[in-house]
Amino acid sequence: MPKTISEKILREHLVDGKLEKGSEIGIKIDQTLTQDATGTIAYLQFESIGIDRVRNELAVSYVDHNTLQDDFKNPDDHRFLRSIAERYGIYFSPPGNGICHQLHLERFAVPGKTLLGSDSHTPTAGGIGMLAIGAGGLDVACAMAGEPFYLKMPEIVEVNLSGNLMNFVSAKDVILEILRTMTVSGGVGKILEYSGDGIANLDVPGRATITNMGTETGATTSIFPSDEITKNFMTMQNRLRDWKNLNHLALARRFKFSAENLNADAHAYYDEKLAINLSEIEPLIALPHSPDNVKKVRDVQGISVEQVVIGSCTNSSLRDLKTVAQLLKDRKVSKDVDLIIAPGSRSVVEALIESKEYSYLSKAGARIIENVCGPCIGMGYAPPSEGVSVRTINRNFPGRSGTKDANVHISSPETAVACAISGKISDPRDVFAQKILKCLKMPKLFPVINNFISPIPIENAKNTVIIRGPNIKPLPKFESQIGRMKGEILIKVSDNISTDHIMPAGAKILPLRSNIPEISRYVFSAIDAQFYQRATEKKGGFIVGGENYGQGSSREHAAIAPRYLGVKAVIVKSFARIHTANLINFGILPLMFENKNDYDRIEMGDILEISAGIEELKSNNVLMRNLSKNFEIGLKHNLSGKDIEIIASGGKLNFIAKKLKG
Ligand code: MIC
Ligand code: SF4
Repeated sequence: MPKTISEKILREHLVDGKLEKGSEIGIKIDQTLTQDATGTIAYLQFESIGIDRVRNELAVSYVDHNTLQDDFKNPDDHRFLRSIAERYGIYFSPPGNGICHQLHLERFAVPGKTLLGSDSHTPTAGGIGMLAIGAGGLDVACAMAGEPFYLKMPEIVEVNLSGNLMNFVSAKDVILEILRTMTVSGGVGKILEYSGDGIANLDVPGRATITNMGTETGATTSIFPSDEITKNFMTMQNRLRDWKNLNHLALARRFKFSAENLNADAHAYYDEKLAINLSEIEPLIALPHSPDNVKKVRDVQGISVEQVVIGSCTNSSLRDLKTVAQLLKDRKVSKDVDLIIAPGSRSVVEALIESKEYSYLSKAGARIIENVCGPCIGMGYAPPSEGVSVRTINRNFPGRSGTKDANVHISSPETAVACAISGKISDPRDVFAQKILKCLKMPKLFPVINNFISPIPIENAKNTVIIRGPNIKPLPKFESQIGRMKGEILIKVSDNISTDHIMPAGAKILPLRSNIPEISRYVFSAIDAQFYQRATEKKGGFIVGGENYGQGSSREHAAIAPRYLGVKAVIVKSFARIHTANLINFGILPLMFENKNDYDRIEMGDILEISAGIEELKSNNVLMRNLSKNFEIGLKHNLSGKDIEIIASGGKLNFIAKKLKG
């Protein structure tokens, strides 16, 4: 049977189940990555599993999110992460080295291998043909312990690209076009696999921009073939050996393709097909407050802009910043605009210095900041009140920038520079009419300036003392909640609620990621200031939501903190993938209305009784009585037998502890 790229990699890594659409599969994870905002809890969980060293091929711990150090909390977490990495055989990337996904692509990603990361944009590595999936920290901790990662076999969508991009149109516009058609929930349960003649016109950083932001469609992951263009990228990174890696050769032998290229077979079966002609794409922009609110730049031009941010794991590569530098050369940023640039890695900065392009940025008036997530996650650089900010980031959910009433737009680097120069939303084709951008001069060899700290031998590592500052609090212990569950609806929310709504980030809240009791005070704080008080007074209860509940980030705090406040079940029309897994991992029941219209029959404050004992869950026959309004409705779930056992144990850590005890 001819196979897709995803099927080839999945088959090679399959340890449990059958590759049949919708059925549960367990896959071996070769590499893992964590970042500091999800990492502290992930490593506390890893520690509690009680093994001596990580068991997967390669584990990397990055510090890139919580990098403002206005008191002890973030530096304490960094120190903890460094010592944990040394103790357990993990590569450590200190703050300032770069953004996790950009660095992973540059230094570690390998075509044909699997990567699990505690960050939703882990699929960035799909740009070089790696099967890279975002997950909650606990799932990554388990993968580091050598456990398989379980998921429902996704549908595979072929995204066929033809044609070539026009001048001033780039990969970001391609993924914005895909988001326009697919929306923020169109990719749930799917892998987006790219093919077609058009891919030859996209370099690896461009492909990685597309796979990075495939996450915004809700997709499990996105992947490009590994080809000559991948080879050139790996050669530039001085990692040709990784392009021809052993695993890849094994794959090649098994599936009879040339050892170097990783492609789908001719006539491979896809569950769905989407065709995009690159030549027809124009500069696009996502308007506030959703990445799928996409319009042509020309249709919204003229709006005054006060801030432009270029960076984030989506657009901070050397290709992107060289483009920006070339466009800013001999020009000045508008006096009304604050232009902030966060490069993706120290090597990107070094390459810009070597080519002298760094000074084009600086002379034009850009504020070049550290190589971190920074503004993307509201870690500083908030826009002014009601300010219009054009950013090359991937998410523009309300409040994420740090300013509640800001209007954040998402665009390509080309459009962002056009806005920075003109002070208004502008089409780059108008601002740079005469300029031709096609041939950027890339270095033959990328200057590799990394400060990674490599693992040390286990005998020495065993003596490492793990340093815990007062910000690192022990993990709370949770018990099973299933059975007859009674409580009040603590909040009722609408469609597309993101984890940024449930558990906001930003400079004030992110440093509390290692302190569950403290961070729990902020659950839903951006949309309902009373939630914490209500949940505490009522001793927990239920959350009701609409479609695509929990989209966005992988932060498991959006599950742990509600669980800490006593939330027993979340009842919605539909869920996003990573958040569902996180709810299960922390023993909260993810339930759905059997009849979506029932959403309208219940309100905040209603008292519910849900009969969800093990038998009801196994037979998927869960009844909900609304005691306030006196009616009964049916609920359903998508849980596997194993998920039910995890929830019945009070969460995955209890489940694993039980399993280890035998
Ligand atoms: C994000 O972009 O929202 C984050 C911050 O990178 C998150 C992870 C987190 O909340 O720590 C993500 O995308 O998973
Ligand atoms: Fe960092 Fe932003 Fe990328 Fe999340 S989306 S990893 S916050 S740069």
